[in-house]
Amino acid sequence: MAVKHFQKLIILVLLCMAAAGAYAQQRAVVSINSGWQFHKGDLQGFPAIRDASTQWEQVNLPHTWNTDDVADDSAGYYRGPGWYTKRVYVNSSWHNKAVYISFEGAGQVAEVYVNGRKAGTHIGGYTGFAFPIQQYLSFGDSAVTANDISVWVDNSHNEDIAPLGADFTFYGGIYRDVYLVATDSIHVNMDDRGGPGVVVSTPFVSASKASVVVKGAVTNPGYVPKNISVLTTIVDAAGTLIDRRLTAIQALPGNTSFTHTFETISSPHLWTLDNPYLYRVLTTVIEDGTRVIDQVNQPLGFRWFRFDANDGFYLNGEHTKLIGVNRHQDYKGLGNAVPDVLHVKDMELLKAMGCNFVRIAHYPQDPAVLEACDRLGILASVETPIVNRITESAAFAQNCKNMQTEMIRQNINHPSVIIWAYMNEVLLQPRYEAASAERAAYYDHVYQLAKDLDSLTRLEDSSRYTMIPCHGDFNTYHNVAHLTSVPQLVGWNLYQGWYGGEFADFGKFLDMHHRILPNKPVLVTEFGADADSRLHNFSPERFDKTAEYANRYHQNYLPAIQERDFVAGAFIWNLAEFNSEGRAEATPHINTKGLMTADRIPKDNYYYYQSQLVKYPYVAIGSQYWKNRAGVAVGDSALYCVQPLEIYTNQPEIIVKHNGVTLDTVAAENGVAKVDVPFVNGINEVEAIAPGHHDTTVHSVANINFTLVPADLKSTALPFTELHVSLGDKRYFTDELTGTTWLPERAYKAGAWGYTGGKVFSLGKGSAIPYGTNRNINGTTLDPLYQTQRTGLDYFRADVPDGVYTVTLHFCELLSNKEQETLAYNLGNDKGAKGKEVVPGRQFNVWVNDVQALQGLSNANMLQSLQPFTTTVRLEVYDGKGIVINFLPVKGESILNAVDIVKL
Ligand code: GCB
Ligand code: CA
Repeated sequence: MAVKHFQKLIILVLLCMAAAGAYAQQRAVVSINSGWQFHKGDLQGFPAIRDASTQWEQVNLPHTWNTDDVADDSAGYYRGPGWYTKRVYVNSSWHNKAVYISFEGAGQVAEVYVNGRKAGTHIGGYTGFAFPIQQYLSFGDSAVTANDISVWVDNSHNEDIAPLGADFTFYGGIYRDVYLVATDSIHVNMDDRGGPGVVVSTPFVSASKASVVVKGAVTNPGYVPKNISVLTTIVDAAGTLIDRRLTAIQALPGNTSFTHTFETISSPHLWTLDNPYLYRVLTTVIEDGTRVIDQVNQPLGFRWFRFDANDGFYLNGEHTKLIGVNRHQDYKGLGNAVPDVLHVKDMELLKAMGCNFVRIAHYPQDPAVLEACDRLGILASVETPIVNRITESAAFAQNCKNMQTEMIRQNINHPSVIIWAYMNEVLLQPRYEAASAERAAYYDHVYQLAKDLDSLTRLEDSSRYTMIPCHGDFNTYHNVAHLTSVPQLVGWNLYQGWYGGEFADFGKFLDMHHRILPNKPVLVTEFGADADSRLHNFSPERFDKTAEYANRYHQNYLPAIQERDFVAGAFIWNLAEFNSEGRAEATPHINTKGLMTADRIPKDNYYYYQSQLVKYPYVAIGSQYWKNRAGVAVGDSALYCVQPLEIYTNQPEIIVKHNGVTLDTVAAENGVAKVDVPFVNGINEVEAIAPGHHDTTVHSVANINFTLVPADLKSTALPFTELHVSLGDKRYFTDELTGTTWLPERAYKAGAWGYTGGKVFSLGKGSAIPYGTNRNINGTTLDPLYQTQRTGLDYFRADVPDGVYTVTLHFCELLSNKEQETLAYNLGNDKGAKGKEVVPGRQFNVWVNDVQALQGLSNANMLQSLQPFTTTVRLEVYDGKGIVINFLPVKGESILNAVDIVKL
């Protein structure tokens, strides 16, 4: 048959098939997530692993073995091997097909066995891999054809595998989906480093026309060359055929490559942020002229972009400021074993916030993430997990290169991806003594690895930009290690006004970059501040972990970013709170810089950014999640407590109503309207209204339950009910579970309450936190309550009316002989406080009125380092004496961390 005629025939047949929507022989991709058996630890002598005495736990994938131990009080988490095994019955019609097992990811080394035979090994916890297993399988659904698939996974620390150390948790397990893939023995390349085997590129795109090049390879596992055809079809979002190319090729044993070029696609429907229009590219392998034997389906988006050192970023010729977030892949209670639906939800939350960018940091994530970016119109960077330091070994370098290659091959067709990155803050924890010859050689080594990764990346894909995200030590990156010269884009992770310095230093740093490196486009790859939603302070201080400090931080940063055109983009650290097992402070094991909690409850800055980024009229009351508040009444004839509220809006002014009555009309400055609310005892409904025309009026409502403490505790106008105070603390601390708010401490005044004597516990000058300790308190989640204390106090008094009360005293020895572990994320000046503590051996008695509540409380008995100790005394107050808690030291100083006084 003449080639021409042959082609026509195929096209005819395929057109009929397309019309019928029947792409008959696409490959089977079937998940095998259910019903695995898991054993934590190693097993002797595979395949002896089915030994009857072995303990197996029934699990489904995605699964990690670290969900619980990353949140408990003992330091560290399991880092070692684990076994997974599963019985699989394989469709008998697959016996003459090519069958692969495909993992989206496993942390961090995996060996896969099928019926006792090793199918392959993969190194690296964040990229996918596929192994051919056809030759090891039995086919059919009877007992004799059952297949055992066993996977050894190991997340041990390995000096040759990145990441070596970082501010996140290196979970172990098969924590992403696993599939069996069956296709014809002649198929589109499945051995392309976990990639789709087809690379779709758009060498030229404009509004009027675009070109497309599709490259790939067909695999023929046999010994005999085979004549086949490869058809590339471009269809639009509706599935309508746009163009196609057909090539007859002789598939030689092994791989035979093909290239299809589409010189002109006229008037392409562009992929934009508002309308992320997706075409699809179908690669079809055809046998005998008409029989479809394999098909791969890839996304195609037409967009062009460029970075400019002066003007920032352009998408499709339009100046676009990239405002986005960083994203980790874990979720509250699930570790990193997160189902696709939650990955997608994160991208939806990001889009709804008005962001246009996600830095997928610090490692490639689930395929569902970039698929969602393509669909939703979010631009993205992806990077390999080389963090904080490197190892100067050939194996380390090779593993890094493999990860980089896998990342690119697996994600190259996503129109959302515009940046390939590598090496996050790689000079944060350099090896060797400062200024030594070894240190200099180490920097050379880092430089060389960066060069290698950069050229590898540009060779793999010249259409994206390369980037290194650096920490704020400009001199070392630029002058010492010369890393700023390597990538096309330089990213800076900047925390001025958080780990040190002031907000204004942020803009100064960026201006310095622009002055010294006027030709290097710059992005703020990270910025953020921790906020524990339970902590509040209306006069916040750096590192106090309150919502209010983080609010000030972001309200200072966003204008500084917007005002500088040369800053191409800035990405908030982080979309959500994430696990970092080694962290301490208010929320041990959690990095709370997220705009949302770890279960995705928006915090103030989610709303703040949303108000500044969305294009529709917007208003949201800040700290809506803070439902149970408390404070002291202004006076007996003024039964309210004035506390400020922030309202986030893109409208010029806001009308505020309080319990149905108009309170004030406040102007918004830089997107924030501030109002003082006179909270009354009980329910307070606050409504913020941004007046507009007709249906453009928007409003936000918060319902706040306020516990008003009378100014004069013997008030008859507002009878006393309860008082909770956190000593040595300037913050409000709320436990929403019990609805309790502890007030910041104050000095005693007659008629009211407070301490006399003593001072605020502080670790002193070297410490990043303004007061209290940053250590994990064991056996409680109310860490901040125990982390602060007043030492050497004489009394705590409350001039409450007569009646029956419970008085609860909370203590915790904050000094510990145990050395503080070095924190992986230490960007600050936290070193001064390290290793200097000595438990003082204190001993004291406590009397509550005439009841001796505690005798000889000391470090030798109940007062153990970093363990809460609580006692409750029930007593009657009579003769108007109020409550006097008297601290009588026997040795050293008395302490008190918190007190609760409740009238029964
Ligand atoms: C950084 C790191 C990131 C940390 C973050 C922080 O610069 O790149 O991994 O989590 O700071 O919160 O300290
Ligand atoms: Ca997945």
